[in-house]
Amino acid sequence: MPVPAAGSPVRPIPGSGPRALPPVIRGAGTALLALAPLALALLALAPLALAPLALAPPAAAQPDGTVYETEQARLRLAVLAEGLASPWGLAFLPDGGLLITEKPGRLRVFRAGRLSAPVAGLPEAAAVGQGGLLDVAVDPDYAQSGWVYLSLAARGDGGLGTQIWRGRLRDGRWVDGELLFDMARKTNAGRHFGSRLAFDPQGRLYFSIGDRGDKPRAQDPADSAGRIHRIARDGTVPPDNPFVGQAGASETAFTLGNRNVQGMATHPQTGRIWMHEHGPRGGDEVNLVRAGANYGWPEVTHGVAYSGATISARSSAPGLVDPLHVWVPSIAPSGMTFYSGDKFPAWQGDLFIGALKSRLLVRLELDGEAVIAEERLLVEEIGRIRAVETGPDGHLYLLTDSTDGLLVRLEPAG
Ligand SMILES: [Ca+2]
Repeated sequence: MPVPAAGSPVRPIPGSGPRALPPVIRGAGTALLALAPLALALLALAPLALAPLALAPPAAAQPDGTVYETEQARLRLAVLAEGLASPWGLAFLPDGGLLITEKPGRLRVFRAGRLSAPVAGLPEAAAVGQGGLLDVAVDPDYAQSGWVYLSLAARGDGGLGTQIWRGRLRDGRWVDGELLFDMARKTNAGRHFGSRLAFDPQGRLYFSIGDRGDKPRAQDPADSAGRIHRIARDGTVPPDNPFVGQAGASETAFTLGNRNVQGMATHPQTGRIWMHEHGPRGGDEVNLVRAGANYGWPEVTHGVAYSGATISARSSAPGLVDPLHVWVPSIAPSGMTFYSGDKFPAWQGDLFIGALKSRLLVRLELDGEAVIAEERLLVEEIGRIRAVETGPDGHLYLLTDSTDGLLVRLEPAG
C-alpha cells in the first residue's frame, strides 16, 4: 500500500473512517462550548432551535476530523476554541487550565472546554505592528507562588519597547503586578520585539528581544535589543550572568547577535534551552542558548535582505556561533516545544516548531545537540502556526495566528 506524503490528509482510512469533530459554537459572549453528542443529535432534529447562535462558519482550512498519516504517527485535530484575536502565547497551569494571550492585549484562561472573559487589570500592551501582548509563562513553583509572567510591547519615553512582567491571577483579575524588565531604549519601530519566555532548571527566567528592526543594535553590548536575557524571577540580575562586570554592558544579557527570537524551549532531560530565530529573507536558525555567545546577526547570516540585497557576504566567522539548523527559504518560525508526552511515543524527545509564513508544523529529530531530520506536518492545513506546547495530558497544543485564531489539540488516531 503506498505511503501518503508526510502530513497529507487521508480520506478515508480503511476501517477507521474520519469522525466528525464536535462542532464549536461561538457564544454570545466569550464562552465557547463543545457540544456533547446528545446535543448534536438534538441539533440535527431541530436546526431552527439554533437560531440565536451562529454556528462556526465552515472555514476552508478548518480541521474536520481528517486522519493525518505522518512519518511516525497518525493523528487528528480537535479544535478546542476559535475566535481568538491573534493568539500568541500559551502556558499550562497545574490544574490543567491553559493561559492564552491575544496580541491586542488580552489574557484568557481556557478550562474545562470554556474560554474565560479577558483577565482584568493587565499591564497595557501596545498593539502596534508585531507588538502587543506576546508570551505567557507559569512560575516553576506556581502552586506555592502563583506567579504568572508576561512579555509585551509597551509604549514609553521615546516610543515602544519590550517589557517583562509578573503578577498573580485572582478572581479573573491581574493583581500584585511587578515590572521585571523595561527596555531602556524605545523606538517607534513596530517590529522585532521578540519575545518568548523560558525557565532553566534553576528557575531563572530567560526572555528574548528582537533587534527592533535596527540591525547594529544586536551587536552593541550596551543595548538590550537583539539578544536573550536572563533574570531571577524577582527581576534581579544573577551574579554569574556572562556580561556582569563588563563596563557599559547590559548585565541582564545572556547572548547577543540575535535578530528576532520567537521560540524558546527547555529540554526536558538536559535542561538546556533551545531557541530559533527569524532570518531576513532566508536564514531562519535553530540554536542552543549558550552563556555569552554571539549568534552573529547581522555580521553573518544565511539570508539576504527582503529586497534581495546582500546583508553580509559571510554565513560563518570565527567567534560567532554557527546555527544547528537553517531554513532557506524562510519558514518564519514561531513557538517551540520538546515533545515529552505519552500520546505519541515515536515523537519522544523531538522538537516541534510552528511556522507562520509556511503554514505548517516542523518536527525536528535530534541526536544530542545535532538536528538529524526534519519533517513538515499539517502543511497548509490550519494556517499560520504561532505557538506550540506539550500539554500535561501528553497531547500537542497549537495556536493559529489569525484574527480568528484557533486553539487546536493534536490527538493520536490509533
Ligand atoms: Ca546566526
